[in-house]
Amino acid sequence: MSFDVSVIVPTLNEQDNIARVYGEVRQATEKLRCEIVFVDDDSRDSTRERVRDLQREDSSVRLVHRIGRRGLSSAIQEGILASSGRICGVVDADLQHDISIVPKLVDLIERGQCDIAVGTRYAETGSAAGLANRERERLSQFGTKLAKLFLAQNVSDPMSGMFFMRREDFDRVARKTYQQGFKILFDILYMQPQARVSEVPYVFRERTAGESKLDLRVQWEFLTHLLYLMTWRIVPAGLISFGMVGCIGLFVHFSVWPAFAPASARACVLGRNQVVRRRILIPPSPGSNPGAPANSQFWPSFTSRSLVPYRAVTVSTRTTFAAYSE
Ligand SMILES: Nc1nc2c(ncn2[C@@H]2O[C@H](COP(=O)(O)OP(=O)(O)O)[C@@H](O)[C@H]2O)c(=O)[nH]1
Ligand SMILES: [Mg+2]
Repeated sequence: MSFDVSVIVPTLNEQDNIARVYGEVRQATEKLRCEIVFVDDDSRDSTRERVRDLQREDSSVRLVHRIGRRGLSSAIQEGILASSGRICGVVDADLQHDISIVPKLVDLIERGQCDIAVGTRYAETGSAAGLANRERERLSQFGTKLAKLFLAQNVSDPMSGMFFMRREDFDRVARKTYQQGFKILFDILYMQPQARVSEVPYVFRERTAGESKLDLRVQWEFLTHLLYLMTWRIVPAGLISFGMVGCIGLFVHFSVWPAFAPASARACVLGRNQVVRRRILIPPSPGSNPGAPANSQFWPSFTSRSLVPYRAVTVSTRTTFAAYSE
């Protein structure tokens, strides 16, 4: 069976969203010959079992199960490469996207209005209200502004996770996308500066089940990826990350150390002097300090007499060595 449209749904621990996202995609695409490809990165919950349940009823549902792999961008990439529709696109499994706009996005491409059709939260009636909190909203806006600086097109939501495009256009950039990334649309736009983009506004919904996977690591990776692009894609993101961690370490060292150095150095010297004076230079002799606590005998008394055996060993070793070397 051939398909007009392939909808890729990346999943990572989304068991409670599978049935609903399937229902919404099916409803939105009932007039299209559409396949749904779930790409799961070895979820620890029963995500895959839920997808397999759907596969028993619907032969246009497919599952790509990746083991030992992680990364949203590479999951989407593999999903698209494994699919067969003339037009392919992505929706998140967590129902934060408004899947009812999928036919509009597909239609824009079919009519040749654009090369990439993007669902946007930041234009016209669109809204990002469903982001978890104020901090996440600010982060998203900041990331969007930063990303726009790198792009030739005027796109309001280059970090959107919902977009559709023609297969041959994707094939052209497939090898160049950043495998560790989380925002594959940004890469695609960056690689195809001449691509015509249309946007359809939608209201980003709240996540009702499961958890967001956009953590600090993902943000850090995005930052190093931008720096990689700034170096004309010469210095790898891994090396930039390594260098940045080193610089942060040096910065912390030099900003904190002067504050603690005098105090800690004095404490070390005082402590050392105490030990040397009390335990080595002036060993406690029985009866000399009747009030001393019983454990004052705990430390061995290093007098010059106690060093006699060590001296003997050193002298005999030297003599033996001299005898052999003659
Ligand atoms: N296969 C796969 N899917 C992922 C990965 N990270 C996130 N996802 C899925 O990508 C979609 C968006 O992720 P989410 O955590 O909701 O990102 P957010 O909406 O930006 O907070 C969801 O369907 C996740 O299950 C991953 O490493 N591999
Ligand atoms: Mg989400």
